[in-house]
Amino acid sequence: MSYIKEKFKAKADELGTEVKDLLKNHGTKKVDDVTVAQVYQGMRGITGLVTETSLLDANEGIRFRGYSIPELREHLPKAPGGAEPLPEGLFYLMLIGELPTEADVQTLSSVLGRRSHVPNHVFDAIEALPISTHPMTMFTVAVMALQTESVFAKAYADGMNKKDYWSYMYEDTLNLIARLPRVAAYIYRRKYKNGQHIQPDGMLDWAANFAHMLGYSDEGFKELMRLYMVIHADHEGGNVSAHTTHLVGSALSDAYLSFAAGMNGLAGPLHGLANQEVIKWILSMREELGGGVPTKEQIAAYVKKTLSEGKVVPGYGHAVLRKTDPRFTAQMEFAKKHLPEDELVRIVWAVYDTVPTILQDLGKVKNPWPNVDAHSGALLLHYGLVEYEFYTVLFGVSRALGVLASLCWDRALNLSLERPKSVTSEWMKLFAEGK
Ligand code: FCX
Repeated sequence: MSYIKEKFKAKADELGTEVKDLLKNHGTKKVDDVTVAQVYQGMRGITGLVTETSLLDANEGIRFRGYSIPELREHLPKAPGGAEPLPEGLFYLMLIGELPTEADVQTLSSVLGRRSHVPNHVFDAIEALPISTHPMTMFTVAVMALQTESVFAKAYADGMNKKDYWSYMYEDTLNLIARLPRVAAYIYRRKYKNGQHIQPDGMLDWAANFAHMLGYSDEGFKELMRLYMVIHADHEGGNVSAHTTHLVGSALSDAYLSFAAGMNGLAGPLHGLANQEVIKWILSMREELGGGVPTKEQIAAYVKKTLSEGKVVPGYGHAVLRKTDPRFTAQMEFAKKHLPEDELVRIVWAVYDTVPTILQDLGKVKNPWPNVDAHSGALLLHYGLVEYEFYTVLFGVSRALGVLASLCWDRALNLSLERPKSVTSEWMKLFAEGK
C-alpha cells in the first residue's frame, strides 16, 4: 500500500473511532430546527450533512481543512519558478487533513501521471456525439464510459467486504482524477481544434499538463490553471455538485457514477454553468454598448435591462456566502499581477463597482456580491481560451479533487445511504394548521 493511502487509512480509523463515540454519547442531541420555509426553499441553512474536506463561513468564505484561500496560496507547495499552489497539494490536504510537503506533492503528481491512461472506448464514446453537443454533456458521457474501469464496482460484484470499501474508492478516486485532464482536453481539441490532439507531457505537474494538452504553452496560463484548479475544487458539502456526488455515492455507486451525477448538477446555470453565462453577458453588454470599458451609468442601465427581462445577473449572489467570494478576490489579485490592462478584466472590475448596490437596492437578494464565476472567464479569454462553453468543464475537472476526496471519507467513515423524509403540500398544510 502506498504511504499516502496508509496515512489516509490511519486518519480515517482515528476519526472513525471518534465518530462512533460521538454517536454513542451525543447521538440524540439536536443539531437544528427546521422551518416550513426551509423545506420549500432549497433546505437553506439546515445542517444535515457531514463533509470533512472544507467548511464555508458566510462572511469569510471557504476554508479547506482550516486554511483560507490566501493561506493556501502561501503555504501549499508551488511548481519550480511558479507562485500559485499546486492542486495536487490541495487534494492531499483535503484527503489527509495536513499540509503536504514538496515530496508528498511530487509523489502525488507522479502517481497521477502514471495512472492517466484513458482507454480508447472513452474517446469513441465522445466521438459518437454530434460535434454540436455541449462540452459538459461530452464530459459526463466520457466519465460514464470510463466507469468500465471502476475497481470498486468490480470488487463489489466479486463480493467485497464492507471494511474494504474505502480502499477501492481510494483507487477509483486517484485513477479518475488522473484521467480527467486527458478526457477534458480531448473534448476541447475535438470540438474546437479540428481533433488535433496533444499527447500528455509526463514531466509536467497535473494542472500544467492539462494546460499543455489543451494547447496552451504560456507559463501564465499554466499558473492560471494551477490557481483555477485549486479555488474551484471544493465548497463544503451542500452545493449541488458536491451534494449530488455524495448522495449518489451513498447508494454505493462507484466514483465514476457518483462524479458523473455531480457533474450533471454542475452543468446547471445557477451552479457551474454560471461562468459561461457571465462572459456571454459581459460580451453582449460590450457589443451592445459599442466596445471599450463601459461607464458605471451604462453598466447600471444594462443590469436593469437584464433584471427587467426576468433574468439573474450571472456571477452575483450565493446561497450561503454574504460577502465578496474570496475565490473572486484571488482571481482579481492574479489579474492585477499578470494582466491589469486587459479590457475584459477592467470591465469585470467596473461591473464589481456597480452591480452590488443595484442588487442590494432590490431588497430581496441576500448576497449582492460576486461569486467565483464572475471573474474566471475574463482571465481565460485573455490567454486565448475563448470557447466559453468549455469553461464549466474546467470547473468540473477541479471539482473532482474535492468531491472525490470527500467520497473517500464517506466510505471510510461508512456513512449511511442518504434518505431524508419528504412530505406533500397537503401534509404541510395540515401540519401548519396544527392538525
Ligand atoms: N441577479 C438577480 N436576482 C438575484 C440574483 C442575481 N445575481 N441572486 C439572487 N437573486 C434573486 C433570486 O432570483 C430570488 O428572486 P425571487 O425571490 O424573485 O425568486 C431572490 O433574489 C432571493 O434569492 P437569494 O436567496 O438571494 O439567492 P438563492 O440562495 O435563492 O440563490 C444563486 C443563489 C447563486 C442561485 C443566485 O444568487 C443566482 O441565481 N445567482 C446568479 C447565478 C450564479 O452566479 N450562480 C453561481 C453560484 C456559485 F458561485 C456556483 O455554484 O458556481
